[in-house]
Amino acid sequence: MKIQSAEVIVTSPDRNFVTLKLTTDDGLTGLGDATLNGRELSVVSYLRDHVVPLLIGRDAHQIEDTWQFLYRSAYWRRGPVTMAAIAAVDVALWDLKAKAAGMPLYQLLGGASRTGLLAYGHASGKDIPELFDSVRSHLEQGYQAIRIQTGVPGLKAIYGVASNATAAGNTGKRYDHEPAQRAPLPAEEDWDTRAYLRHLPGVFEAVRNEFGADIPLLHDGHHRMTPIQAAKLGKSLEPYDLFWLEDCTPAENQAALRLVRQHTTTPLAIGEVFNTVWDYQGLITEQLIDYVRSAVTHTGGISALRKILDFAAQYQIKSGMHGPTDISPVGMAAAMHLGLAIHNFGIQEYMKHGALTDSVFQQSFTFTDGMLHPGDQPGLGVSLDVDEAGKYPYQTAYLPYNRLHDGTVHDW
Ligand code: CS2
Ligand code: MG
Repeated sequence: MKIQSAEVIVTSPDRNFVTLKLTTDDGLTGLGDATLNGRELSVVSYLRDHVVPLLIGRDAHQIEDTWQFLYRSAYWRRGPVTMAAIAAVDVALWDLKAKAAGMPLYQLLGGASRTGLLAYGHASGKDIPELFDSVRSHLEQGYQAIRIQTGVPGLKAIYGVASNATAAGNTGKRYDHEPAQRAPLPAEEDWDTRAYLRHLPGVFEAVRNEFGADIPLLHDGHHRMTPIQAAKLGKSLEPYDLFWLEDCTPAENQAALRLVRQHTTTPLAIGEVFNTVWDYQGLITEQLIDYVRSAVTHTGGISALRKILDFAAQYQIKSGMHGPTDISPVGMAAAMHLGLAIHNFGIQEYMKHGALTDSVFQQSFTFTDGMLHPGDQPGLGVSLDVDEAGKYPYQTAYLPYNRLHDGTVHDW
C-alpha cells in the first residue's frame, strides 16, 4: 500500500482547520488533523514544503518507521509546528491501516477497554446567573461533567467566557469563548490575578449549592498564575471537590508543580500546550499531575500520545485529552479511538463543533447520555467533503492575549 498523493486542505467553516489527506495506490484515503490555532499556516508550509515530498512512494503500512523518519531526519527537534505536522501524517496512516483492515481504529489499538468515554463540556457565564443557565443547558444536553469558567468583577473580558464586553484594540468585537478571534490582530484583554483568586471560590460554592456535590466540576486556570498563587487557588477550591484544576501555572518549569502539590489535594491536569514526552517527564515520574491534557493533534499523533499515556499509566496518571473546537473532527475522532482503547482513560473534553464544520466533516461518533463513542466504521470514521471545504477559505485568526493593569503582557 504505497502513498500516491498527499493534499493539505485548509478550510474555515466556523474556524480554521488544516487537514492532511493521504491517498494510496489502491485508492484508500486517510485523514490527519494538523490544526494549530492561530499559527495554522506554519503547519501548512511545514507539511506542503518539507514533509509531503518525503511521503510519496512510502509504504503506508510503516507507521512507526515513518514517524521516526520524520522526527529524526528533520534534525531540529520538537515544537508545536513540527509535532502537529508529524501528528497529521501519523493519524492519516493509522486511518489508512484501519481501513485496509476493515476495522474501526480502536480495534488496532487493542480493542475497547470501556463502553464509552466520559465527556465534559464548557459552561460559562459573565456572572453567576448566566453561568447557572449555561450549566443547566449542558445538563440538558446530557453532559455528566462540566467545566466552570466565569467573568471576574472588574475585568472587561476573560478567557473561556462568552461576554459582549469589548477590549481595547477590538472595538465592538463580540467576544465568545471560541478562543481564536477572526481579526487582523490579536485582541487585548485585561487580567488581575488577585481579583480572580478572591472571586473563584465563591463561584464554586454557588455552583455546588445549586447543583449538588456529585457532578464532576472542572476549571481551567489557563497558565495565568504563579506556583504559589496556583497552590492558594487549589487549596481554596478543596471544599468544592473539583475533578481537576487545569493549567494552574505555566509548566515549562516542571519543578514548579512541586510547590503546588505540597499545598493542595485538588487534582491537577496539564499539557495541552506540550508536544512531546519530554515536556511531561518530571511531572509524570514525580506524580506532580493527575491528568495528561495533550491532544493527539499537538503531540505527534496516536503513536506518540499512546507512548506518553502508557508511561503515565505506570504512575497512576490518566488521560484528559484536549478537545476544544480548535481540535478538528479528525483530531477528535483520533482522541476517541485512542481513549476507548487505553486502560488509563480519564475524561474527554468535548466542545461541540458548529454546523458549518459538520457540513465539511462527515463524522460517525456518537454522544449519548454524556458519553462519547467513535463508532465502528473502518478507520477513524470521518470523511472530508473537499468541495464543501472549498467554500470556506482561510481567515486570519489570532488568540487573544492579556495585559495587567500596568500594561505588562500576561498569559491569557
Ligand atoms: C482551552 C482551550 O479547552 C481548553 O482547555 O485551554 O480552549 C485553549 O484556549 C485553545 O485550545 C487555544 O487554542
Ligand atoms: Mg485548557
